Amino acid sequence: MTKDTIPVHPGERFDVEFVAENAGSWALHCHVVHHTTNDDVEPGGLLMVINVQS
Ligand SMILES: [Cu+2]
Repeated sequence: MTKDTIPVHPGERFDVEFVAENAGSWALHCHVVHHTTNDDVEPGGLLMVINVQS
């Protein structure tokens, strides 16, 4: 299955595998804006950056 977004509901979890073949900084984040803050202070919450070097 190839996807660029995965809906994750409360109580669910997913394991994600990927091949990092494109150099750059790639953000993994929630699409609910409030969830990418720590009590409305950015950055925070569900936000992760993967740095891929060539
Ligand atoms: Cu969220």
